[in-house]
Amino acid sequence: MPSASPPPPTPLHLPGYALTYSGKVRDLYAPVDPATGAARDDQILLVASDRLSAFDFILETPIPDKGAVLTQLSLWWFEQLADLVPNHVVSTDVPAAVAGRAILVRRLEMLPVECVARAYLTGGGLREYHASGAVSGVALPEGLRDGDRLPEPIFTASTKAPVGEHDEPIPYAAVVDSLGADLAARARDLTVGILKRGNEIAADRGILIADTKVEFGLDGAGEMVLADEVLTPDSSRFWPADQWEPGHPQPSFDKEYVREWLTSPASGWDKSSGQAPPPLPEEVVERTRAKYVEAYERLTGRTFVGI
Ligand code: PZK
Repeated sequence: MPSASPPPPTPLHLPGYALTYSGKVRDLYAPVDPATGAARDDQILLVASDRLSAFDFILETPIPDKGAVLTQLSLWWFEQLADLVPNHVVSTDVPAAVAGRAILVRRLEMLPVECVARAYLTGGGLREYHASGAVSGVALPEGLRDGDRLPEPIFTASTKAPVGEHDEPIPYAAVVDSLGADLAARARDLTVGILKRGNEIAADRGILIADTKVEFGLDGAGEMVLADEVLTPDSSRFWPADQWEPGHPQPSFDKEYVREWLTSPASGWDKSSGQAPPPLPEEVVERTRAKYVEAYERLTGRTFVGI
């Protein structure tokens, strides 16, 4: 079966909003003040698209409802975390064209570091561990394997790399140099606290959250505020708990079917060719959409209702 129609033109033209930044899968707009016609500098409209990245490519085939599912999941997590950390959410009253997949947020002074917490060892953390026995300067016990649970969740910061480049891990001392001791400790403790709370909640619902990346900003009063998206499959590694088996790479909760198909002979694609991946078959799109909805419904206990 050929793939679905190509994605809608992206980013969208939204009357009353000025596009500020277009990321891989999300776009930022500034609301325009109708009285003056000027872009507001105190708020941002964060719009999640249905785009999916795999093997460092943005696929040409969108996953229907992905942006809405991830937006609704973030909003739910912000509520679950509200006693730990304030968040940037202002309103979900957004233009009809992006209903359900956009959030109006407070514009913050963003911290210039990527804050990552890891509860399980895999990916870039595992590579660092193999090379040095440590991850971002945090020494770990010997003999850990891909997918092993860490004795305690750890904070592993990275630089914020320009678009197209990969973030570089930095030791905690570099975070202190960049932010000062107080903000660094607050960012570290909040990041680890968010992952711990996330795993406490997800554990009952069959999902392990191996690691997560969060973004913080400072508000006008200098308070640290949780921004961006939180504990979604795009910002975190979700693993099906019943398939967890350390010693090899774990299947991804959401991208398993996409990766499996793209690396199978059926796709005719070679991931080391440098060529863009082909469009996804309808069945892979539908199964992947179902995984995003399943993650949302399992975690929140709510039924996903699309717009
Ligand atoms: C902000 N990003 C990353 C996210 C993209 C890019 N509340 C805020 N205040 C100021 N800046 C940001 C935020 C947030 N969130 C976030 N870049 C700036 C980003 C989503 C889509 F294209």
